[in-house]
Amino acid sequence: MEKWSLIQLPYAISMRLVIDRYLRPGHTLALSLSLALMLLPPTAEARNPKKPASPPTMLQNPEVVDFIQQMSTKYGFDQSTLSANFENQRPDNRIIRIMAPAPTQLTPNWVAYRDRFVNSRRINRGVQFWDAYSDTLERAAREYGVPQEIIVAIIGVETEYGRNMGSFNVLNALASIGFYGERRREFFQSELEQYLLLARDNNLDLLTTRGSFAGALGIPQFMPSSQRRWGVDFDGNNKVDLIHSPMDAIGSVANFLKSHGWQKDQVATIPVTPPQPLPTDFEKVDVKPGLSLAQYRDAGFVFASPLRESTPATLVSLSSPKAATQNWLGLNNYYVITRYNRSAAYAMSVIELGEAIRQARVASLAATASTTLQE
Ligand SMILES: [Ca+2]
Repeated sequence: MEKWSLIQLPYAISMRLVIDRYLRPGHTLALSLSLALMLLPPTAEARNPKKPASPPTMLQNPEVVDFIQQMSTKYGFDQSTLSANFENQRPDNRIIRIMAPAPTQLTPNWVAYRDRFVNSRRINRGVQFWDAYSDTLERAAREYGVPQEIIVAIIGVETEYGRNMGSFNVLNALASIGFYGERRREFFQSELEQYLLLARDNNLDLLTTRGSFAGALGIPQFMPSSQRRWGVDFDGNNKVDLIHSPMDAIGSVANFLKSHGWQKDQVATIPVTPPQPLPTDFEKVDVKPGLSLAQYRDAGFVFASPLRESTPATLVSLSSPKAATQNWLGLNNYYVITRYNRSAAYAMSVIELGEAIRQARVASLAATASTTLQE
């Protein structure tokens, strides 16, 4: 199988060694080859011609074996129990491909991206989620200073309120990227370490716990290290359970945003009209607010704002192939949302979905109130 060719390299190397050893004066090439073939283990195809060859399991990777040993030394994991969890795991090439650097830059399409999240289904289900957990959301907003609609919208964008928490085995996903991926291996190995600790604390079954292709899990799709660091028990059962407890998910999202610097009662973005043509300095800007509102105004950006002119801001420009580019000035709270996912389109979808849900809920509460009055 072509796609496993790299993984089968050890076989190719052993063939080369055998040939080299026998390809000396006095040996014919034919003899060497036949010797080589005799010495090689039969391939999976030869044993079972109908089935494609399986790639080696993760336990055959010395790096994984080292990792298991370290988990045992550092944290007292039982080596054979842990090894058993990797015994039938094979690297998932779908994940490795998704995580690989994109060969070509995709055309940005804000309109299409936004439609995936800011649509009537996700708005209505957001109102339902808010109604179901209104006391918890109110408490989270009070304790952490994060608006209820932002908490609801993050959970809505991440998993559609817990409906879609991902279909990849978390252990396999983290180990596939961590030991077989093209980049960020260290980060994902460290997430795997955090995940094993989390799984031990929370009795998660390593063979059945599922999450995103990148190993994010639960209702708010926290990476394991984020869950261990920012997860909170918000339903009072002394456990942080982001897979089964929407209340814990609500408290944890609010705590995450507050811990990353959310400022209470501050707007996240201001609509802006940039100067035409856009000065080149502003073509690529970081998500972190770096210039003051005064600097934007001086450069010809037009916007209305009651904020101090020294307030730091960043330009958020989202383009679509068939629609005008939309622009905002992103402020501190915009930046805080990008800590969840470093993407301007993600942050703007959260903000816009949150606002749409808030308005829909106000309308639905008003309708309920008027019906009650009529009765
Ligand atoms: Ca709990």
